[in-house]
Amino acid sequence: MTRPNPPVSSRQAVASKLLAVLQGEVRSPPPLWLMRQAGRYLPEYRDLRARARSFLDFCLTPALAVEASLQPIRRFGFDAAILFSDILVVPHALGQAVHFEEGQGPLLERVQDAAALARLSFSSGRLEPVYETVAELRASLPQHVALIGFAGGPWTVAAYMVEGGSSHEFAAVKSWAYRDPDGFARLLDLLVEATSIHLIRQIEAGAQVVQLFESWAGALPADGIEAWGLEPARRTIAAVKAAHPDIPVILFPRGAGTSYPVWAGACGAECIGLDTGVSPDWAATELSNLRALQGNLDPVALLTGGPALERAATRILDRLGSRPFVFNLGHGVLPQTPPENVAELVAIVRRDRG
Ligand code: 1CP
Repeated sequence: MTRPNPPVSSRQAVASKLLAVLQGEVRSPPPLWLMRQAGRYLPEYRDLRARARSFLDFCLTPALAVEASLQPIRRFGFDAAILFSDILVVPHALGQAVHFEEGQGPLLERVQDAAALARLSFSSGRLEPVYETVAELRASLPQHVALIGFAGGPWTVAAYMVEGGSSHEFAAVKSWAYRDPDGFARLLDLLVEATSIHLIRQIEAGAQVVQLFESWAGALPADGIEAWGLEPARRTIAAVKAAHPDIPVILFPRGAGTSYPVWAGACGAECIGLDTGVSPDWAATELSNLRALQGNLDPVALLTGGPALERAATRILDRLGSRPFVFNLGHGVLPQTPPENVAELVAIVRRDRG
């Protein structure tokens, strides 16, 4: 069932293509932004990054974070800017030690039992610089460029907190959840609360849309989807909606596969982000309860460029362009992507299709 379109309630909503689509309107060409549109593939980002002592300092220094968010807007004219930050600022604000090692990704002091959990408590004060960044960004961006805030989904952030970093097997986090369901539920509860506050504070500072990155949804066992993934994400979205009912939410349950309809059906978000593996045709019929879909160009097609990029992008536009749709990648921009290919993609998406 398609939800009725709400009235366009503010001038800001009319001015932003992304907000219009998230209210259920069709726009042609569709609004365009890319996950990880700020980052190492841009030479100006690498210069900026060299000015911060650590990646966490970078995220928590408003002058640097604002500049990192604005760089891809200046260069490519995307329809939305995403706050420059990281999903792991939430564990940092919970009091867990978080470091980013060059070339190795994030490293966290592991939380694997009730005693470690009891030492954590969320201090949004540690994230004041993030909210300052959001406010400065909103003040710097033209009205037609929407500002997206974000957080990691509770399951994904729990995985980093328990594994102590990136993982292939997710053995530690899943073992805890199997062995001690009540203890693990307390970690998820803590994350639901911290993540909701973090998103609400971003909205109150000026974020007009929020995206929940459930990047490791694909690591959930079928029996764990509801309790460890969907239910905590749903509660987080409900808390945000209770405080700010008009702010649209995008949920990105990466790797959900055949469970995409389960996530889409009961999460409370207006829009679902499709990963690279999801067929646009299948999504158009199976996920039609949502107000809008977002996705899902293969980041490797973007890296490849040329006729392959043209074909892949056009196929997605042909399949999804006539419905409320946000053009994006199926995952983040890869660091080795030539910036010229991104400019090429912008031209393809914005080309007049009659
Ligand atoms: O400059 C550097 O060397 C650090 C690389 C980097 C960057 C550019 C990290 C470390 N985080 C970020 C920024 C970031 N992270 C943004 C804002 C920029 C933008 O989108 O334009 C966002 C939205 C994120 C979100 C994020 N961080 C996710 C969810 C999205 C996804 O990729 O699935 C995840 C899983 C993380 C954890 C993380 N932080 C950094 C890295 C390298 C990782 C992934 C590690 C892994 O693969 O497990």
